[in-house]
Amino acid sequence: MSENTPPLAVPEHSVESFTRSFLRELNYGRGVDLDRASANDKYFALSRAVRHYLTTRWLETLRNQHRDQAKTVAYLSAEFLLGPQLENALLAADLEDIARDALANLGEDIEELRAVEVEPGLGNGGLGRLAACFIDSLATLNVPSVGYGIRYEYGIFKQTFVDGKQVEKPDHWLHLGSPWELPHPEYSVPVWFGGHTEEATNSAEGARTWVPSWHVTAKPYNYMVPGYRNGRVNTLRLWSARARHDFDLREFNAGEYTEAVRARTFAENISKVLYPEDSTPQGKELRLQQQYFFVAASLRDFLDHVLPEDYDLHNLPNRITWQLNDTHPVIAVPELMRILVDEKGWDWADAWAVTQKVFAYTCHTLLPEALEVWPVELLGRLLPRHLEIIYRINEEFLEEVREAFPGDELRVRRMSIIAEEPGRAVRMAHLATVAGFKVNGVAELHSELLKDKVLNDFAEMWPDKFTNVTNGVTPRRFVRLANPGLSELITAGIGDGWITDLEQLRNLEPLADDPEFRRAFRDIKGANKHRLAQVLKDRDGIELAGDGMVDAMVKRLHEYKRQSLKLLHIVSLYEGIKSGRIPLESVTPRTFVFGAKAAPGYVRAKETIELINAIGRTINADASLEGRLKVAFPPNYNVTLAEMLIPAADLSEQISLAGKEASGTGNMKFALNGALTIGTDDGANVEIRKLVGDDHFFLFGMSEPEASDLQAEGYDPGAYYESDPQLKAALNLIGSGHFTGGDRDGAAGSIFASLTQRDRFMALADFRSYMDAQERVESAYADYESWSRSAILNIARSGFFSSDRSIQDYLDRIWGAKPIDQNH
Ligand code: GLS
Repeated sequence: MSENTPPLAVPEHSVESFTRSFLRELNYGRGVDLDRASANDKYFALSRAVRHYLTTRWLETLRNQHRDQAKTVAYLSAEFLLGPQLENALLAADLEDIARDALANLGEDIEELRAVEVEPGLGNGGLGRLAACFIDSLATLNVPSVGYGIRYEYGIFKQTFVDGKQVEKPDHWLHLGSPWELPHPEYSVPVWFGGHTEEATNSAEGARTWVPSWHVTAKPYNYMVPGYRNGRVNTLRLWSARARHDFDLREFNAGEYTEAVRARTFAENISKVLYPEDSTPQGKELRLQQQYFFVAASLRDFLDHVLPEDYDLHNLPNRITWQLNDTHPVIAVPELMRILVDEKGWDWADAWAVTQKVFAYTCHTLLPEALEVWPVELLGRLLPRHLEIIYRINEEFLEEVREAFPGDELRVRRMSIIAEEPGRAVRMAHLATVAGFKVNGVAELHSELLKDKVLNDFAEMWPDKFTNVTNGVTPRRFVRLANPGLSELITAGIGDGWITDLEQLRNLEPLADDPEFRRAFRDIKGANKHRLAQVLKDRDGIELAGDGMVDAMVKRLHEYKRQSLKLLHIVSLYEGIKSGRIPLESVTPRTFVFGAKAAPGYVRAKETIELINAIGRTINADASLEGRLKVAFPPNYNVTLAEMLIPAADLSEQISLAGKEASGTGNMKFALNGALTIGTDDGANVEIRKLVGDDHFFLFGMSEPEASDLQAEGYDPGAYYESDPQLKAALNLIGSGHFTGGDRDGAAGSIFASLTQRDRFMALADFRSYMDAQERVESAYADYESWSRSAILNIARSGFFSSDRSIQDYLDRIWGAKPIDQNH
């Protein structure tokens, strides 16, 4: 577009204008009139009408980006768990009221149309959702940036329960199409795989020529990422894999129908499904293909399409930071080296100097088994040139180590990018740490443990490379949209500046002492519970325990997160009531709400789901507990459900073994919605507790040093089992098959055995302290007036956990990019 092209005008913000856009989209975009339109037609027309308002801003942003060539942040992530798009777009474009009124005038209910949307579940859990919060904040903070990832055809599986067992169904989120994406096949790029390497055709030091053997085409789909009413709309570019020649007419004509589309099927598999794993890598060839696929396409896209043609790549560090979201995109490092040395003809040393200045790495785990490694054999077969490059990076790096620590061969072996045992493999976290100019953890404790334990050798060598950026969540989605009642109350109390400056929530502190404000807060919480009760009833036929406490544990199912400890609490309470030890009247009416998906291959996690459902069935069917205890486990926990559930919660369960949860972000969402946390000193819980204060947080369990000391001494769960009669009774009840129709062998038996014999995450050691903390919860809740005061203080003091603050920290500590006001 020429510099002089007049910018498209933003459509007028009025009901009339919006109505026109909507009807035009319905007629011309969908080819139907209102009388004949399906709900999906109307949802599409509505979304497209909203899109009009953002498109002008998007084009402006792109034009400015092209003109300014300002430093850009490229967030490379295998997952973006976006959640519903329509509500966010309406909010960003300031169209909520206008669209509602426009539709109402046409006799349509906007809520019904919103319900048609299938959320793009392109992520597993916290890591993917964090990426979505970050691109929202990048746009809201006016940072020139682009997100790069994969347009999975099937997102995170749809969870159903059959006889209480998890059964996975494919999540075909695109089956009715998506109004939010814009495909750009003309910007497709080829991505090559396999083959061998040969002597270089150029004379650069270190160069070789890669002769790959097959390739796929990466086709980009663009999505708008609107900032909050600031005129900026950034881009998320997701890649879809296609075959170059997707159809062989000769084979088809010869009647070989399957053969005719073989290449297509093979290629398209690459972006077919999201790996349903979280925190543990699955050594699958297809997964490595996915990683290289999106990273190679993204680098190519930026270098060839975003940068001007004559750009001097020596300036790259002033122009971009590639932020590596965990190790999934780390293959970008040898890819950039390959481009610079083999394709551009730079000497190795020059290329390495630039490469080391453009990548930064975020680590999201503490579990050693979760650090990705790729067998050398596999990587060499799929990407032979990249393996050679990794070897050379490693060789030079190990020389550096030997110079810094002469004679310490053990250290050399520990630090090597190539692991020798059990088989030769590339340690992607080491590669990322060597190549990245910064490495960050995602909460204070996590970053400390990275330095002291997981990446300790590296921190000793390069202490300045390591930093912390505590995670955050976007207040737009997780307060303003998810909890409209609370948002109005806050805004009435302190104005609406908090939406983009969450620290302003501090101004709510005095209102915690205002009985009127507390009453209003309680009314809102009550209404949110009511809304949740209604949704769970309609969706799943689940009933809550009256208007009692909502006690929520929602997160992926993992042993380290200890859903089993939560079960021990529930069973102990149940057993106490049934045996007469605990008088029924003394028990606070509570609904225990679970939400959790288990990776399909993770047997113990699936057994835990089965057990939660079995215990729930027993308790919910027990007439004597009616109105006292309920267990609600709605299937298919996702962003949509989170937005409904979190605002209704009183108590947030964050009970991982200390030193295992890198950060957590659900914990932040709950605190910001006025739930109190019961939690261990783990991940970002530590920071939440410090900020909200010990009086408004229920701390329990071993600290990280205590837990690792106990592990080192030799942990014996049997000793806890034998010495605590209540624990023993609860475990025995599970083991006896009481909840599983007498079956002692299936899930119940397996979990009983695993907890009493191994208990890898020391649930039994923390049981007593957890039960005590739950008693403190009960007595605190009995004084609901004072509980609401604590809840309001939780909100007021959690402003730190905005992803806007996280992004500001990334800017200050890592990226050095500058926000650019769109309206300048
Ligand atoms: C995770 C961690 O397990 C979470 O603690 C963390 O909050 C999240 C985002 O940093 O990253 N790592 C991972 O593989 N999945 C996660 O959710």
